[in-house]
Amino acid sequence: MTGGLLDRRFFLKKGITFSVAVLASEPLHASTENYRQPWMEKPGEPFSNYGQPSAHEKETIRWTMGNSMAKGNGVSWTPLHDLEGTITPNGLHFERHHNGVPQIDPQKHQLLIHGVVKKPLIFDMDVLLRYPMVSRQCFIECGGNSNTGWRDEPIQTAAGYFHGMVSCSEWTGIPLKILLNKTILEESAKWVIAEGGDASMMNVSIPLEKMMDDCFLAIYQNGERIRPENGYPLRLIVPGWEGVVNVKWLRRLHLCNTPTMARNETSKYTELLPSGKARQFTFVMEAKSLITNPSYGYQLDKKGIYQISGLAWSGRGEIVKVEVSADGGKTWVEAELQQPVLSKCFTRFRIPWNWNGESTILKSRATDETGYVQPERKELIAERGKHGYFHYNGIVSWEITSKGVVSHVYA
Ligand SMILES: Nc1nc2c(c(=O)[nH]1)N[C@H]1C(S)=C(S)[C@@H](COP(=O)(O)O)O[C@H]1N2
Ligand SMILES: [Mo]
Repeated sequence: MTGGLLDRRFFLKKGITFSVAVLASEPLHASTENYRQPWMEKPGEPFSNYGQPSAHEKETIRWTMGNSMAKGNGVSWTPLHDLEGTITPNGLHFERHHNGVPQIDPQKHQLLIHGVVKKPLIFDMDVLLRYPMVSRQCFIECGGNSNTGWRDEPIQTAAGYFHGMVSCSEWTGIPLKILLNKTILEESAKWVIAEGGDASMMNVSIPLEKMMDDCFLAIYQNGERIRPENGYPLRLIVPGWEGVVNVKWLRRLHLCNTPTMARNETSKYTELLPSGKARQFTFVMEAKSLITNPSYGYQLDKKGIYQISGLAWSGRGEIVKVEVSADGGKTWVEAELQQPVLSKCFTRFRIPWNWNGESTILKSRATDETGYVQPERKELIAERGKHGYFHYNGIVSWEITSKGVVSHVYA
């Protein structure tokens, strides 16, 4: 009736043991023969100054895609299909640069806050490091993430190379409100133009209200200083809003009474609608989810029980529900949400599934705390037309063939 989806607490239920549950891949029978391994016969490797992943995990990398016309302009994707949990390792955080990664000397980096303020101020890193800090886990997602979903044919590539322009970290830094208040804002201040210290000097306009609400200046990423590619030594974090406003290498905040109409809020990161009008300042990233395991490129070996696992997130707050369908959307079952569920943060969902060996389609659908439900692809296209490039959040469908091959379909 449910395409083989089982109660989300199936594995945890009292009385059900793994000897009863037939997992699609069962453990080997006990044997003493392989008990001693070659690496147990001699001392291991020495200590290291900075740990690296196992040599056996060499395939877990970002895929990079540059632009042959402009070397520093391009992206690299997080391999979401290879990861578990909710935190993206620093070396795998996706990248989107408009003109390369500046090699900034933190001793020379400064932040200027000026414009319609009574007291313009310059902060250097030593001063900033003495300010009170907060930590917050949140995702950053490029407005262009998943944009191949707008194409007429479903792209056949790993989940991370389709949806991996989103990552989630614990960022630590200074609430912006503290620094803005120090400059004593004028009444007329309504917008903040944030500018990066890279060669593209990328700038964007952000409403002051949001800046005073939950924005902060990050200095640390998952406990260590931010990586150069993610904004070292100082980055603006705008929780839940599209990637482009999370200005990296932040060097200037200009208080204004209007937005500046920069390139990235006029010719880019706007969306042409069927009516001929374009959406502009579409900051919030709407709720989205996808199954990461199994996903494109996975091979199911035989029928039996699998644990479906995936990610959901919303720029409007917490994810309250993720439903999974194993029959192409006819029936839906609620997945288990890994706790704690945090606002504007990755939420991991999981659900056990008994695959009967027949071809079928898996989907996931997220609902956030505002009641917003992730749309089917055709609903999204009906609303936004086919000229979209940004903000694609349609439901993702993975087809499983009777041979266990997983591919991407529109269904
Ligand atoms: N200074 C500066 N900030 C920037 C960018 C940039 O090129 N320069 N790219 C923006 C875009 S479009 C995105 S999606 C995010 C990407 O952040 P990440 O590279 O840390 O993943 O940074 C934003 N901030
Ligand atoms: Mo972006």
